[in-house]
Formats: sequence, structure tokens, C-alpha cells
Amino acid sequence: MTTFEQVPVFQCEFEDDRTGLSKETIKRALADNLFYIQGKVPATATPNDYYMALAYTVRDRMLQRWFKTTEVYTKKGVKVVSYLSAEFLLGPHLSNNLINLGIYDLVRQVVEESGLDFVQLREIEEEPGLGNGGLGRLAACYMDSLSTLEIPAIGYGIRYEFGIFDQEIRDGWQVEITDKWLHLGNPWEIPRLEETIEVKFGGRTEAYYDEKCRYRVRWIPDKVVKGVPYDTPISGYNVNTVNTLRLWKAEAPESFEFQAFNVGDYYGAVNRKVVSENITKVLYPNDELMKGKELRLEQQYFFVSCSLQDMIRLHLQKGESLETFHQSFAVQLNDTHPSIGVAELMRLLVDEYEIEWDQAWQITQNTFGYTNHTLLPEALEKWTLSLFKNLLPRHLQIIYEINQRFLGQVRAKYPNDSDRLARLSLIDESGEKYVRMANLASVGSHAINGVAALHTELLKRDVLGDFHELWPEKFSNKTNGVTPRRWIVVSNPLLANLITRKIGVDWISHLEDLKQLEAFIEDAEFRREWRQTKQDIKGYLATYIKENHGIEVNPESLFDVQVKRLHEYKRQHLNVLHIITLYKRIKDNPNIEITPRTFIFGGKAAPGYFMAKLIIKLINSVGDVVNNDPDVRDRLKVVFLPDYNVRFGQRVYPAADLSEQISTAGKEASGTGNMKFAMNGALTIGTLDGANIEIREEVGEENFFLFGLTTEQVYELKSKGYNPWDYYHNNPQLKQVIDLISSGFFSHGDTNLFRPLVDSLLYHDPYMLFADYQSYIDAQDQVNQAYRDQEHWTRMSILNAARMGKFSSDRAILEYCQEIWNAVPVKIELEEYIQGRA
Ligand code: GL7
Repeated sequence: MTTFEQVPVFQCEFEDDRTGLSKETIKRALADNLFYIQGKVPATATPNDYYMALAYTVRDRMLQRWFKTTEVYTKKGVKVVSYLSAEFLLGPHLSNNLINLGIYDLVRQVVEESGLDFVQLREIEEEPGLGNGGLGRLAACYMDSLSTLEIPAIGYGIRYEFGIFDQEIRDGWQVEITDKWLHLGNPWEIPRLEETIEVKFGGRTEAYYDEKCRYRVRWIPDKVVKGVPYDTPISGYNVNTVNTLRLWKAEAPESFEFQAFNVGDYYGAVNRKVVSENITKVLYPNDELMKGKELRLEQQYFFVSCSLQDMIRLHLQKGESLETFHQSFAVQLNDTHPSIGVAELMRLLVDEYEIEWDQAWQITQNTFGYTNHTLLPEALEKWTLSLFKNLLPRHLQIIYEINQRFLGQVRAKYPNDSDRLARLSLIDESGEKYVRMANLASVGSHAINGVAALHTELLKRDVLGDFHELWPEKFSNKTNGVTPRRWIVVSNPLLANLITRKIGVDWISHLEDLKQLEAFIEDAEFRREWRQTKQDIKGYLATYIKENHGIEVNPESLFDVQVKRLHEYKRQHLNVLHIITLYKRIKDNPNIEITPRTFIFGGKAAPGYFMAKLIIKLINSVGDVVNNDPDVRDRLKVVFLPDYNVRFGQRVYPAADLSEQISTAGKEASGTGNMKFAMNGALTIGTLDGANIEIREEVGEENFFLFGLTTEQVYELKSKGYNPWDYYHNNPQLKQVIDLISSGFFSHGDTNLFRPLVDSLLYHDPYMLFADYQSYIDAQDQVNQAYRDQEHWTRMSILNAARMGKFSSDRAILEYCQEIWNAVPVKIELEEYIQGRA
């Protein structure tokens, strides 16, 4: 193996084209990469070629840091955090890496001096949409913080060929288009073909006695698939650490097919190849809905097995024995998607490395931590025994063994409590039999956490209540956080500059420093600048909306934004009820004094989720009427911006005045969009749900628009018997709004179009929109009042941003490191002859 020092280029005395940071060198590097990597000269180069050359120029400048960081993983005594996640919703890399390397302005200048349009090139990048929403984006924020905090870490996941679908809106309806993010190549990843791993599937097991007469089991699979790792560097801000995100791609092992070719089964062989490669083809686009699809379990097992085998390889390379595996790796399960890892690590240790069960179990429990991300019952993963047995026969046996031992312990502690036993069992036997993945994750981990204070309390009480009674010490809360690098510095440079001018740059890696802004709250000039900044950004968004969607919006109006996945529990339709209420007020009294508002929506619906798609249609239909009614006189505008993704998030969070966080209390585990808005100076209208509660605590109740039932009140009302008709009949305003929808007013007279939605509200209203309606309208009226006093609004806006320190993902990661992973920072030092940072 070539060591770092042996690579001759690192000893260059002059500034190397791949590392140098002078303008001249970067300019030369761009031309060099254009010619030697893209094989183009300016006469034939497309904008994408220039983007690629630029991306390689940036990547080159990360490589030595990356290489050095990777070396650290192989050092004895260094504990590596391994974040296992089926989703990483990274968003565009270019700007983020430029910021983290400290070379954004420099590179931008060079690009522009070379006669290229930096913004155009930046916008060419296809974002890797390898996640559905909050859960996947959280994993990306955590990778950023791990690097920034200099924690040795690897993210493991799946390299989906097709990420989350692109959304188009046709005639007001969502249409899904496949996301071809790889079609022009991906300059940020490096395939490591030599580190390919084999994963087995299906077949049967066989018992035997080994040479020491010990009872053993071997697995005889009927399919083997290769996992090829693709590595992406994850830079930290202002440090040398560059961690790795390792995503696995499934390929068919050629050797496996020789036999088929020899007997002439050419098409059979090709077909098996296609089937193998299907495993990592596409991201399942359901958020918070478990669908028992075999391919999904294949995906989960595939990436988890590759990752655990990879970790074992790294551990053994250090010359360590497997007994100390948990000292080398802290493995975090990002929800239950990777929880098959518990059974897989047991299989690897017991079957393949011949470690005794009890010791293997100790190692396994010490290795894993489990984060739960949802309380919705429909999201809890479970697999039928037959599906499980077909795909993973050995794992099912191992799960039975784990279960038998575990239930033995439970029986000893709670004799004669068969109900408790049935609830705790890894196997659901209440009807058709299932493997319960949350139970497997809970039993196999030493730490279990929720993602916001309320969510953790509800987990302890309900979903994992029996586990909490059994092992209270395993449970803790880790309130989510988001990275201020991407969500302020990259996305909102105007605000970032204003803040830095006031308090210096330290806040970017110590977000609590934003508190210092409070000292300027009485400074009228500062407030003016703050207001002006928000105004300018709203202007940019207005221009973007005009240019891309043809809708004229007034940048002076209140920008009221709800961007997130479409889901009934998130209650985008409650927002619509408010819009119709305002519209009705105008229709009844066209000269009414009203605070002009622009309602901005964005979000994708799971392709099979009819009600969510109907809500999109409703938003667009209400928009059509409101936006074109001359009585409204442009005081209200409703825009649904298609294809909400990370890039669009970066555009919209900074421009928001009001952040809509209006889920039914007890349903949103945390939310993270709520944090991104407030950090950028938006005020929140929200329920006491998820992290809203903690945001309100931090920013102060006087700077937060609260409404709605509490979780307790929701439970109480449900148990008393909730009847939406009561609200409909007793609230004339609500009745008018619902009747207007039913009448076909927003659907060209079609009284059927929105009936499923209206009927669902009238007859069931599972998310209690009607119960919260009046309280929501009242809070919105307070928002209108408050917005009229711009000085006061600005103060509240500043205080919101200034008090968001807690919600940095750096704080969250530090808590995980100290309380779950037992991981500490390791400084990455670079040799002097390697160029330092800019
Ligand atoms: C989620 C929660 O719904 C969301 O509230 C939370 O912020 C996020 C990250 O912890 O996880 N759970 C989930 O399944 N999805 C989420 O976004 C898709």
C-alpha cells in the first residue's frame, strides 16, 4: 500500500494545481480539469462541463484532508461513529463545501474573472435527493456537524439510482417524474471497487457440528449480491476533518453467473443481474408509512450487511479482536430502517466469527443506539414472518433466539403477565404474525432516544412504554438540530453577513453566540438593516416566483410559508381553511382592512397517498380563485411551488415572515423546518407539538403565536368522543368555509372533487382540524395585528434568530457523543508543505 508520505506530489515545494489556493492556480486548475477530466476545451464545453471542472477543482482541495481523516479511522483507540441511515438528503454540495473550506468568495471571484457565470454553474448541480424529508435531512445535518466537531465518523447508506421523484403540477395535481440525478455524472463521489462486499439472500439454513463438536448453523443462500461502495467527502466547517459518506450500490457478481452462461441460460443470467441491481434502483417515496414490500427489506438488509461487514473489516485491520468491536464503532440506527443490523451483527459474530452467543450479544448491545423518529402507528415497521423467512431465514432464527432469551428475562421480572409478554415480544402474534422492528431495535441497543422532549415523553409512555418500564436507564432525549452552515451561511448570505458584522464569525460554529444580537435590539439602525435584509430576500423570492411560475407577489406582503411533506397530520388543509376564511371576509366586505399576505406552499405527497394529493389540488384550486378575483385586489396570493427540495428550502426559509408549524399536538415527532425558519428570523405560528415547544421556550412565549389543543387535550377529547359536526354547527364561520368548498366554488361547480376531503373532516377529522380551527384563526388575527407594527415585528424577528442557539445540530451531536456514543474529537493535522486554508 502506498502511504500518504510516499505520494510524491505531496512533497512539492511549489503550489500544486490540485491543492493551491492562489487565484492563478485555481484558474489553471479549472482549465486543467476541463481538459483532462471532461475532455473539453472552451470551444466545445457546455455549462455542465464547466460545473464539473469547478466541482473537481473543489474536490481536489478536499482530498488530502479526506485522506488524512480516513487514516485516523485505522488508528487503534479511535472510536468511530457509524451513522446507519436508509436516507441522506444532502442537497447540493458545491456551495456547502466552498463555505466549509473557507474559499467561497475566492472561488467565486476566480470563476467570474474567467468570464463564467458562477450562479449559473452553481445551479447546474443536480441535488442528491436520497431522502424523503426531515429524517433524511437530519442525517445530512448530523454528518455536517460530526465533521465540524472533528468527530471520527462514517455515514452508511444506499446509493439510490433514482432519489425522491421530481414533482410537477399539472392542472393543480401532483405528477411524479423520475429523478435522474446521476445522468450527467456525479463529481463528488469516488467508487471504491476494491472494497466491494458480498451480501447473501434467501435459501435455507443447515445445522452442523464443527470440529470441536459445537452446534452451529450455516446459511446456504440462493442469491449473492455485490455491494460497491461510493464514497462522498463530508467537509467540516473551518477544520481539516473530512469524513466519509459511504453509499452502497448493488451489483450482480459476475462469477456467480458463469454456470448459467455455460448451460446456455443466457436470459436467466441477465435477468438475475437485473434483479440484483434493482435493489438500489429507487428510494421508496413514502414518508411515515410502512408498506411491507419485499424489495424494501432487501434494501435495508443489503446496506446494513455491507456496512457491518465493512466496519468489521476496518476493525480487524487495526489488529483488534472482535471482542472490542464496540470500542471501535458506535453504530446509530436512524429509525428502524437499519434495525435488521441487530440480527446481522449477531449472525456475523456467532456464525462467521464463532463468538459465543452471550458475548456476541454483549458486543451487539454495546454497539447499537436506536433513534425513534415517529409515533404514527402506520409508520412502525413490521414484516410478515413468511416474507422474512424467505429473504432472511437465518436472521429469523436469530430473532427467535433473541426473543426467547429476552422474554425469559421479562417472565422472571413480571411473572404471569402474558399481556406484557405479548406486547414486548419481537413477534406480533395478535393476528397474522409479524417481526416488530422497533422491538428488535430496542432490545438490541444500549440507548434509545426520541428527537424532541415531548416526543421522548410520549415514546416512554406509549409506543415503547413497556420497554421504558423495563429499562428506564436506556432512554434519553436528543432534541433535533440543523446545521447553521447550510441553513444560514449558504442559504442566507445577506443575513449571515449582517450578523457577522455585528458579532464576528464565531457564531457559525457556536450558534449560542447569536444571543449577542440581543444587545443590539434597541439599536434602530440595526433593526432597519435587519428589516431591509429580510425585504431584499423577499424581493429575490418574488422575482423567482414571477420568473419561474408567472405569479406576481407583493414583497411587502406578509410571507406566510408552509413547506414540508404533504400529510394530513401536518394539516396543510387547516392553513387552507384560514385562507378561505380571509377570502370570505373580503367577499363579504371588499373594503375590509386586511394585512396583505402571500401564502407559499411546497411539498411532495407520497404517490399513493390520495388525500395528500387532493390537498395539493385544493391549495391550487383555492389559489386559482383567490389570485384571480378582482375583489381581492392582490391583498391575498396563494402559490404552491412545485418540487420542494433542499435547494428550494434554501431559497424559501430566509424569505419567510411566518412559519407554519401546525400539526395536531402529539403527532410531529420534532420537525426541523421549524428551526430553519426561526434561525432566519421568521416568527412561528404553531401548536404545542414536537420541537415547537422547545422553540417557544427559547424564544419566549411573547415571540411565538401559539394555538390549538395540547396533546393531553387531544387525548381527552378523543376518549370523550370527538364529534366534528358539533364544531361545524356551532361555528358559523367554519360552516361557511366548509360549505364553500362543498358547493363546488373552488372546483368549477364540481361538488364531488373535494368531497372525500370534506367528508373525512365532517365524519372523522382524525387530526382535529375543526377542534383547532377557531384558535388558529384567532392566532392568525394576532399575526396580522403584529405585522402592522413593523418595529415590533422586527424586534420579535431578531429575538427569534438570536435565541435559536440550542437548535444547532452541533449541540445535538455533542449530546449524542457524550451521552450515547462515547466519542471524542480527533484533530486532523496537515503537513506543512500542504497548502493551508484560505
Ligand atoms: C420524522 C418526523 O416526522 C419529524 O418530525 C422529525 O423532525 C424527523 C427527524 O427526526 O423525523 N420521522 C419520519 O419518519 N420522517 C420525519 O421527517 C419522515
